[in-house]
Amino acid sequence: MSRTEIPTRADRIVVMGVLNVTPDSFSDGGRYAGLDAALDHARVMVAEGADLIDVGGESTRPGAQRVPVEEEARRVLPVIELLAAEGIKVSVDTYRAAVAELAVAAGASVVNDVSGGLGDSDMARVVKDAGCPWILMHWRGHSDRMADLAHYDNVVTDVRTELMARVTDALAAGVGADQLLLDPGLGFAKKAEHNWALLAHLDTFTSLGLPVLLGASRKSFLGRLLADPAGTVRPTAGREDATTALTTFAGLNGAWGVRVHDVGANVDAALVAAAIRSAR
Ligand code: PMM
Repeated sequence: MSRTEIPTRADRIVVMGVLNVTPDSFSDGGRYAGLDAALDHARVMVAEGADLIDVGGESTRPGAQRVPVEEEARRVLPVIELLAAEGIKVSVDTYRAAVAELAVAAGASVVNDVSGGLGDSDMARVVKDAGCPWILMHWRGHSDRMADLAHYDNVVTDVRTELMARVTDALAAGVGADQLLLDPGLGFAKKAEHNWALLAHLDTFTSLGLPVLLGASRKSFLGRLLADPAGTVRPTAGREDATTALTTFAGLNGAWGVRVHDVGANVDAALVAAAIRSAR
């Protein structure tokens, strides 16, 4: 099987635009309206500079319920097929091997696996056969129970060790090192203080020799940081500037890319970081 290379850019870090095709956009009878809206949104993100559109059909928010595999496939495949037909690069946000396999056949060129291969023992085979990049995110369990799993001796070394075990397993299954990317999994079985420690020690991950992705966009640790004086957490809509600040940080500190909702602002931040780096 031919290899798909990990996308990179000469001028800045990679920006992945989030396209969640979860029930709200596919509600009763509105499926095609939802599909059109999803495509339009993806096109806007590409026009703003997105290098990859990350299509996901199951919410991974803390406490979210899982959806059946058929439903997840039904949500993501039409979108992936149509985007790929327009020449848009797509990653599929799934931990299910069956969905990843269908998504790659439909034109996805990257598998973004929030379980780092732990969610489905067949994922390594799918990625090996596809020859495509595989984002291994740090994960300890599904969304419905991950809050209980946020306990670490030292979050930075624990996450590094657990991620390296995912890499070892992937390589043992025959996946190439040149197919792998790492992601510390901000917000996944992590409290706010864990996320900040992982960011503060980003070099622990970038020094491992594999590209590193960060997904901080709109996450609740930013809402907590930005809480008002009464302690009310800032809602998602008010977390964009903080997200963009973290993209600048990611760009300055050797990340490969960021996964974001608001592509335009984050492309600008990535360019700012790149300009500073190249002037060093
Ligand atoms: N976060 C979410 C979903 N997918 N994938 C990767 N690789 N890294 C992440 O941090 C990540 C992800 C959850 O965010 P959303 O609910 O805003 O999509």
